[in-house]
Amino acid sequence: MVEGCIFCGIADLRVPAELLYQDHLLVAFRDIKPVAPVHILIVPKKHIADVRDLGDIDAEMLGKVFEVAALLAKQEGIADSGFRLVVNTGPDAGQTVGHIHFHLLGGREMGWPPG
Ligand code: DGP
Repeated sequence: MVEGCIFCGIADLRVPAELLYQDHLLVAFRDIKPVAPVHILIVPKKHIADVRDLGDIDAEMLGKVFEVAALLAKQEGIADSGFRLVVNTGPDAGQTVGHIHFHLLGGREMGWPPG
């Protein structure tokens, strides 16, 4: 837990959020500024700043992220229409929160390449 980290606060249940999933490794909740009809953040409970700080020890958590993404996609009705799982990393990618998180986006057609 890192003092002042908003996603540590949500993962610890100290900061309110609309939780859709939680287990010993992850929480998932709706993004406060949705950019698609379905916009959910999947967040590890452990504080990891971004992709560059991941290690072998995080393999179980990363596997779980994909499992939970597929589960939530089904739950939200976007499994068949399709969805994106996005991890912004660093300034060029527009990362604004320094606690790794996976955006699950769906419910509308999306362009490629992303902006
Ligand atoms: P990124 O740009 O990839 O770092 O995305 C951070 C996302 O986190 C952004 O879409 C807005 C969301 N967000 C920031 N603060 C909060 C919060 O307090 N609650 C929730 N639910 N989402 C938040």
